[in-house]
Amino acid sequence: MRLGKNLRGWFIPVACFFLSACLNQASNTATVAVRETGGESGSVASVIWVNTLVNGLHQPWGMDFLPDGNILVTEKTGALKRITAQHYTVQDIEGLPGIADEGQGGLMDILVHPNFTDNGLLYLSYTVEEDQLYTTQVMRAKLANNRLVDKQVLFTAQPFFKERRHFGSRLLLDEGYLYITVGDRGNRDLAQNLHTHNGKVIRLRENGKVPADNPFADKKGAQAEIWTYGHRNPQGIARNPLTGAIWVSEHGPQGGDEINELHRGANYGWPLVTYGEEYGGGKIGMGTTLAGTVQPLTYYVPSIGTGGMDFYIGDKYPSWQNSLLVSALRSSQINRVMLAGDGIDQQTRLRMNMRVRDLQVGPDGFIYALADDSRLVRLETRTQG
Ligand SMILES: [Ca+2]
Repeated sequence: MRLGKNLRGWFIPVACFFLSACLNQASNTATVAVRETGGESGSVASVIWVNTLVNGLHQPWGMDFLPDGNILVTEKTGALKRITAQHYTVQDIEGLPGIADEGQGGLMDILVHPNFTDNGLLYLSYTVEEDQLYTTQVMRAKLANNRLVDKQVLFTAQPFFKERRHFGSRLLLDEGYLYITVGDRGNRDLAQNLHTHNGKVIRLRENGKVPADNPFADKKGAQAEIWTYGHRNPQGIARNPLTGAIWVSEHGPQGGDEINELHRGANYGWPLVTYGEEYGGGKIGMGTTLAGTVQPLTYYVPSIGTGGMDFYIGDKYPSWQNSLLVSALRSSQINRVMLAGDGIDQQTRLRMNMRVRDLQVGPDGFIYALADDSRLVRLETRTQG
């Protein structure tokens, strides 16, 4: 059909409107190819398929999997969603605590207890406000019919601040201990101050009690919950399945994002030592090394904007066995760090073209990721027929 100029002027926008509606509907199953590059001398050049499972989430921040395969997703804006494993329908979970969606704060991480089938327990981290001052809080609750019940606040980082950034908030349960990352809240010197929880990784028993063997449990004036200190804003935490060590990813200032391995009572240096600098330039602290502080396993200059991370030891992506995957918000990538012994080897970059806030290996062995632009995606491979 030939279209006159005027008609064509109408036809194209209308057709595009319907087409985009179709695309939006179909995008629940839209899969696009992205490229992985890097490695030693650029030796890696593979393709991964990014399958969008859910669209329309509001600033998704954290996720975890229920034993039945359903996925719980937090939205920073203060909602908790259940996404069904069968059809990826999104359900609301009720009964959340009061949450301050302010600055970088809001509803943040979620963690499903490994014995959820028996105890129904989960953990949430979020920002709370009192008199326009803010801090990070962690709650344990039971999930019953899409409602939180038996809610119990386990931890409230001290003190509260007016600043609304660097809340940390990633959660990990390992061997009965609950680890909580807390950022420096924009008050960098507090990362070295054991009187506060800021710039620390916290270690509690899974019921919230302080373990007697925490490094500063008996130190006068120190917060007994502290496990490690000298962190800026740790936004990822995971257990290395090859060694049992706990690793964190940490936002640097301008440059100087870090991956660190946690050791009991250790000082990770911020803000005394860093590979970064002030925004706009300018030296921070006294350089990059200092006796008594632990060096990062790796660091990034310029910053990649480290977010959530997880280890991969499965077989769904054969060339990815024994890797650490770190979301890189700033560069809209996932960085893959190849593990070697108890440390790291070379790295690659997966060009996601979306800001991945969190990623996690699902019970099916596939990697799931949350994108700031509202999506839950699954990384897949395609074998040629
Ligand atoms: Ca450091």
